[in-house]
Amino acid sequence: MTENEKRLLDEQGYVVLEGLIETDWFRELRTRVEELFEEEGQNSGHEFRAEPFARTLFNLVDKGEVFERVVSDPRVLVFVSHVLGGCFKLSSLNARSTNPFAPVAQPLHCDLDILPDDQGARVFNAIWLLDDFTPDNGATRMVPGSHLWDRLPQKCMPDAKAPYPNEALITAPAGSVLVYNAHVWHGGTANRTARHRRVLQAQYVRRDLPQREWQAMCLRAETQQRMEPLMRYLLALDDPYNDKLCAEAETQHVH
Ligand SMILES: O=C(O)CCC(=O)C(=O)O
Repeated sequence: MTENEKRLLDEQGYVVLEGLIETDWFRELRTRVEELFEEEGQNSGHEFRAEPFARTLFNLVDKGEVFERVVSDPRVLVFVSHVLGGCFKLSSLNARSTNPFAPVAQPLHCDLDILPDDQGARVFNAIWLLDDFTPDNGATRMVPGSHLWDRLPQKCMPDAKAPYPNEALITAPAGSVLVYNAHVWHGGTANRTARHRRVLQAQYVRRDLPQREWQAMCLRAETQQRMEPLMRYLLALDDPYNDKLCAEAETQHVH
């Protein structure tokens, strides 16, 4: 991480890392994502929540070895640890593909609808661009500096789908990764083109929070068996405290 990237992450809350995904890997990711949309069809996204104007896929760590490199890429983890501190874990890995001509923007939100606490930030996200982000295809918008406001957009905007003064639309080439403190107000926008706009979203949380996807429960035994110790730690596969947090969250329907 350069000094400038560190400053941007601290001050505006996000940084775009262009050209992070190498060509062959990029092709593999895109191919696997499209295969999964094809295989899962109408059922895609059933594990969590379906969205009206987007296709979604969840539990991707279990759906292809090609995704393991995504969640454990050290070039991204260094940004995660800058924001969350050294003690974090993967929360979820999903795909989101805004439909052609999706008419409305997502509401501005902070991930998990939570604010930082007295120990600082609690959630981080990395959006992996599988298509170019252009001004009209549903690129993500971010409100620079909003991670410092200690407020949730839905609590102070009459309509969180509306434009916000000085919001920034992120435009960048496919193969880039948008890393951000997920307390920044952000959201996908309307897609005015005839093509899907596809991303992967790798969410990380501090280790005192439950995972959005309880990896120890979501991953099949055969997937878990091939995981090396570092990956097991990142996914919190052998962490009774995580199991307790996730079990409690499930009973309270936190996510
Ligand atoms: O797809 C995007 O551009 C952002 C999506 C997002 O923020 C979300 O689904 O929580």
